[in-house]
Amino acid sequence: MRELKIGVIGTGRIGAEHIRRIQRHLSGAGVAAVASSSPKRAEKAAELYGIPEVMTAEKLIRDPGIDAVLIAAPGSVHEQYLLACLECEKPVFCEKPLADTGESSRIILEAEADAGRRLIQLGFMRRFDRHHRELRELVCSGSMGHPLMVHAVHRNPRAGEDFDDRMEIMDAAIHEIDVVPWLLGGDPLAACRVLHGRTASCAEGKLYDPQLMILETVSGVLIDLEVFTHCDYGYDISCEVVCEQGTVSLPASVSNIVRQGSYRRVREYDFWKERYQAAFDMELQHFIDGARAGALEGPTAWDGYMAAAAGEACLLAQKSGKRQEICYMEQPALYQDAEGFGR
Ligand code: ISE
Repeated sequence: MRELKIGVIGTGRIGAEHIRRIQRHLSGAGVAAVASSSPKRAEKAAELYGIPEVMTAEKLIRDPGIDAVLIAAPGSVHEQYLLACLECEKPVFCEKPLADTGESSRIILEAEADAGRRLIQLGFMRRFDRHHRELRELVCSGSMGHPLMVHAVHRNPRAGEDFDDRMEIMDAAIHEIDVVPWLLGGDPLAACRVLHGRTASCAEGKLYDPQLMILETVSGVLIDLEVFTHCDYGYDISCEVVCEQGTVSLPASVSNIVRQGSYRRVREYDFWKERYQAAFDMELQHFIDGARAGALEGPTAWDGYMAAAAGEACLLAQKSGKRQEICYMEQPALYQDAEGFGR
């Protein structure tokens, strides 16, 4: 089977990472063209990774020499590019969120459902992380009884300069909004509250940080989620599921434990790149293999829609401080039996 020629849109932090992994680590694909809102950055990436062409996003999507597209541009432009990919019937890997509003996500979802086949794989990489998968298996095995509560934390040492209250939910918390219902075996979120108190001084004037989200699932599981994107010390993701006869948590540390001079030390993950490196590799290799085989697996546009709809409700709750119910459209038939990795 010939190598998949991928066109990458977006050369910011995650875009550059994905280009590096396709060019240096993964198999079966190469980056054939790159597009960016910053032509300078696109040129730099092309030079660094030997990418033959730099073009506009619109041209890249429609270029017959490009077999598949990877979108790593901001959520606000996802709708426009995803719709163009669907129109050209090109498989597309899209970074989260599917779109930055629930309405936009619905439009994308309906366009894919109308096309009648899965062309979108969404970048919810936590579903490819070994420890998240093991946690899910344990919870879903029922060996500890029903899940009752989840305590989750999403801490990031330094969010981007442009981070605001909206991004705190749609770019950071969106991961847990997606993955926690999945860890519970597919128990959708039904309601949310978002609280904020004292803000870290470095975030003052930009956003409330940290924020505490209280989420409820359809079956009544309560989730408390702390999102703190200026925590300074490291990238710290934790999750404990409390069941009737036991609890299960993600492992706490990255390194061996060093005991010395009456102290015990473990190193924190520096950033998301390091924490999820293996998961990122695996999700993109799945996309490459799926696109080459003409059958995509992994997180779907429906998963992206559910998360965006819940995220949108959280934004309302963030403003009102009140409990907000979460409503979803009816699931199109295309996604009803969606199976495969990360499902
Ligand atoms: C960032 O935007 C991401 O995409 C990361 O996955 C997330 O964990 C981080 O907190 C965000 O800043």
